[in-house]
Amino acid sequence: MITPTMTRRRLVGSLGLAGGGLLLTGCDRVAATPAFRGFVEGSERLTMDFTRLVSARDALAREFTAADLSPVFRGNGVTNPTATDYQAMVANGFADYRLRVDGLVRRPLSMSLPQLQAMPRRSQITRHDCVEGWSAIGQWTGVPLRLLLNQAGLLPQARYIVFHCADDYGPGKYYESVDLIDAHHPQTILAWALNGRALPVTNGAPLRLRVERQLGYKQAKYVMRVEAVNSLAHIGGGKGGYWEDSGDYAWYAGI
Ligand SMILES: Nc1nc2c(c(=O)[nH]1)N[C@H]1C(S)=C(S)[C@@H](COP(=O)(O)O)O[C@H]1N2
Ligand SMILES: [Mo]
Repeated sequence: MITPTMTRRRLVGSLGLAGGGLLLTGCDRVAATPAFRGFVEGSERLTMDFTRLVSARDALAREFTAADLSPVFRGNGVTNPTATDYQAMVANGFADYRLRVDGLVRRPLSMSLPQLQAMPRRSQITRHDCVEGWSAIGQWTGVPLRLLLNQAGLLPQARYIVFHCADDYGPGKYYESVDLIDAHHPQTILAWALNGRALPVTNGAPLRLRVERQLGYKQAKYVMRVEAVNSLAHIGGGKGGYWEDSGDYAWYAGI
């Protein structure tokens, strides 16, 4: 972690190197000028803000206990996709489901549900907050997204991960996206179970995203395809998500 003291020392040190004799001869006088102090303090502030931002993005979302579970985890948005190919998968108990992982990866993957369930799993009891003003606490179990991305091998150009869903919502399919900080966050999972049971259709069967530091609309349900991209410009309406394109919702919905 970068502390303000380290930053100041490093900054002053590098100025000393760059400025040759500056620090030895005129150090105190230069350091005493308000302009120089302002410069150092300004840089420090930037660094601290940046550090706070990064550590906030890395911090874990609060986890709860079984006693906190909501009696019912309500469904919202699409709760039963009408697309015939989706309905056919439901009828077959998702035996034909395959999650595709592709885009800017070295080894595109096609994973069945049992294959995903055989990967290391993580369970977490978290609170889901919808912008519409309701919350629910549920236990999610699934495969950490970063493990899937590691298996596929992200290419260096990859900057965002896009989640393509099975349901039509208005004009196009629902989709969402996150950056690589959230994609690699330990609580970011593709969940196949809710409260210890197979994920219900209402809540996104067979697989839904949990990105616990963000609001409800980022938690893509019915995920069919995970695509690594360099830019969001050519996906959907270009703003990185269904609600980002069609409503006025922010792409980064941090909570
Ligand atoms: N594919 C898809 N994902 C979606 C939605 C949707 O309509 N379709 N709705 C979003 C919204 S606004 C919320 S609040 C949550 C609701 O999740 P739940 O149905 O498990 O409560 O899913 C999000 N993910
Ligand atoms: Mo929501």
